[in-house]
Amino acid sequence: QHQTTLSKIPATSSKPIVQHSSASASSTTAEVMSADNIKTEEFKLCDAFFKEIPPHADYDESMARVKSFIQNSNPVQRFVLVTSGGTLIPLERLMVRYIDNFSTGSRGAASTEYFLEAGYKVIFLHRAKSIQPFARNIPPPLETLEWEGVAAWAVSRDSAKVRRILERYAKHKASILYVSFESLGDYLWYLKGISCELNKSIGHRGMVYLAAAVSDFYVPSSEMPEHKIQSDTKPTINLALTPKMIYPLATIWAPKAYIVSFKLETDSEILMEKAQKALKTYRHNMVAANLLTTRKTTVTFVESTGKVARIDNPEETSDIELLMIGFLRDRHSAYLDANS
Ligand code: 9Z3
Repeated sequence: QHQTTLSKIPATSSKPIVQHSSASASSTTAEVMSADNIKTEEFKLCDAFFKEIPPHADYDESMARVKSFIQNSNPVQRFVLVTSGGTLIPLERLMVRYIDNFSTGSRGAASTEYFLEAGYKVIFLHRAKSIQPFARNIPPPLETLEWEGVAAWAVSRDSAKVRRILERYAKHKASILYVSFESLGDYLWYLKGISCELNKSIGHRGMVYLAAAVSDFYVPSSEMPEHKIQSDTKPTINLALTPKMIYPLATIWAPKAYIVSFKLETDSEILMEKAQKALKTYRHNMVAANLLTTRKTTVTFVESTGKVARIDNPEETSDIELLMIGFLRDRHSAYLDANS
């Protein structure tokens, strides 16, 4: 039984509250073997997906930016790929309509700021027009202006809060690279390309932090009409299952990186079981389990070692991501020590 609970520090206390209890993510041989059969099948499905869905027209240009961002870094510099926001599913080739999900990008944007504060360089792979680091705390409509414009406004208004945000942004802006996506296909191509690049150049100093809400379903190319679906007959939309990419990510694309996935559920009864199942199936390093309704106040980390750490931030006076990233930075340090 080993569970650690980190809680937001109360004003009167000098330390986080730490409790211990239990969980296990270890697997039986039969479970591993049956999971391995599933994985062989998943590899084929992943390959078929990339053959079927082409990358975004900007893919090569974005990957050139990623390579130059990573290259020539100092030999102790840590990097993290943060994925953020929801993936959309086009219903037509000349897309008028699409299926989307709830994700705002708040988790990824806030986490990016704390990774920067923790000394990481960040590749921020985000849904276009989702919540952005730093800008997220500047009141609208200003967050839509260019940064230089916001700076001018902040100086003229002498807003202490905006000034502080801008100072933090100025300090970190050379350490963040923005890559945007909209569709599921764009997202998965970038996930593969960027994680391979991280693995090659950064090795164990790289982390992949999968906060994006990735659609479990998509319309296969063979089923997708060219033109806008007409409303004269009732449409039937056949969705295919999105292949699970975490296993190729953890074993082929970026086996050296420290990989953290998120498990989102709406039913608290199944959350921990699903998180542990994900670790057994995909063999990556950590699952952050969260519920849709409480995601800003409670996140439970389940590690491949079986350790469980629950992070609580009930007051929401600061971001829960501050505690989450502190915890992950320490786990990544332990991983680096174990692999040095
Ligand atoms: C998360 O669970 C994120 O924490 C949220 C953040 C999407 C809930 P917001 O963007 O929300 O701040 O509004 N992300 C992962 C969701 C996901 O698609 N997980 C997959 C699953 O649950 C596995 S990778 O099966």
